[in-house]
Amino acid sequence: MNYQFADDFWWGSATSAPQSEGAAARGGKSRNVFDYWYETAPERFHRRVGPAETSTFYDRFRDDIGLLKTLGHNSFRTSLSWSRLIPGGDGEVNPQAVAFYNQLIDGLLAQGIAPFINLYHFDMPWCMQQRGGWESREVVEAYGRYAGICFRLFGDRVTHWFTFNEPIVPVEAGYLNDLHYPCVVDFKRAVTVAYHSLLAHALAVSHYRALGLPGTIGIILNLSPTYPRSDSKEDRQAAHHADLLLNKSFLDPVTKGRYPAALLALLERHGLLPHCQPQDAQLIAAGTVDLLGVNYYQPRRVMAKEGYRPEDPVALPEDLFSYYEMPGRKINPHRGWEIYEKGLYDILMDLKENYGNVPCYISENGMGVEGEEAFIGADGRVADDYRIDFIRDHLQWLHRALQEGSNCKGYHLWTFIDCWSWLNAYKNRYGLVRLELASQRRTIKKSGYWFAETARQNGFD
Ligand code: BGP
Repeated sequence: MNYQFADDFWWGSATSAPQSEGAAARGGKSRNVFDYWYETAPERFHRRVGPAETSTFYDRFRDDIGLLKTLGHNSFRTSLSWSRLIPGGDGEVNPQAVAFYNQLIDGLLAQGIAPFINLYHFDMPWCMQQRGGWESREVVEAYGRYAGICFRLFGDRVTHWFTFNEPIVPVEAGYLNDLHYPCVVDFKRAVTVAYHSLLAHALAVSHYRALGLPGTIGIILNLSPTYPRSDSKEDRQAAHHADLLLNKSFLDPVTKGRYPAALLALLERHGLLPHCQPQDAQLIAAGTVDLLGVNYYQPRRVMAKEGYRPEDPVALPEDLFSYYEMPGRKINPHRGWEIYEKGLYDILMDLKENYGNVPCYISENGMGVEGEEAFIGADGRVADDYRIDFIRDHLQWLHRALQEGSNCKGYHLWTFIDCWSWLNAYKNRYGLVRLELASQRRTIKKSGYWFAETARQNGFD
């Protein structure tokens, strides 16, 4: 069968400023929360390679744009670094950062590659984190001003904007699972962080619209379908709770302008509602997106928590549901994550049927592989047939969703060049291009050539 996509389908890849730029303490940039954390984190978080050691996109972006062209990209997502652009978090703009981002944007456009620009990819300026990070309304206001500055500086040329990447991740990793700074486990604080992130998103959307710029604004969400272990009432309710907390808590307000009543009822029942101000509801209602970015890696397999009773107080989401490993599931042996391609189709159909078929695109999907050097062949290239299979299998389901009326406009792979990662540094490689960290040498992998050909043909057989 021939899998053909629309002529204007977006083919590209995604990365983020903190995972690729490097120059962590150069060009006038101040520290962000990850720079700080790697200097001070307890032993259990040490990864030997910190966020300053990346593919040094800050210095090599011109050559890298050439590589993007070779890879057949017509679009490319990265993020702006708040701590580079406004080192004090609020107020004065760093002219070196403005020059860098201007050159990057103009360089991409000159090659016919549309810049998809995200404002926030987990990298809170450290000075803002010291003021409470997303727990503070002051920080929400400062983010709104940062967003407005970005739109005014670059909004004449950037027409695809995103306010956040995966806002639920800092909530889960930083306030529920003890994985990212500030490493606390506190459901009430987690809800506040999620609520304030949504307000910050809505504030940025309202600033963007007020400027009357010609482009679109959206958000990038990691949507993971929640599948119950069985058809029992308890398992279905557990999956529903996971879906409410981890998907719908952002998906509903950014598409419908309001939280799902069932989520508010759940939070209220357990004394977890955040502190709201009277004008918040109006701001959220006006914060609906033009375009939704969907990151998809793996589903969530959910089962009822033993002994769960709706009337019991809960301290953590784990009190409401738990996860299980589905027997016979397909696994990425090099990373441990489940591979379930149909999940992508299920998300797109859900958006079509329950979210007004909001315009969307796949903003991340990809396969991390540990020990990828073992696959380097005699020609010096990584023969990553497993990644080609992974991408093709997902694209087949995406294609089927399109045939059934999905409003999906593109596919961005995570990622362009192997990049630094929050918890794994360079252990898991995702790139279409291999990076030798010490020499900074870049080599296109077999998947890179396959991707370029697919993009040029707008499809594959
Ligand atoms: C997403 C993030 C990316 C990237 C990716 C891969 O959640 O948006 O920044 O890191 O996951 O995950 P990891 O790096 O943990 O393997």
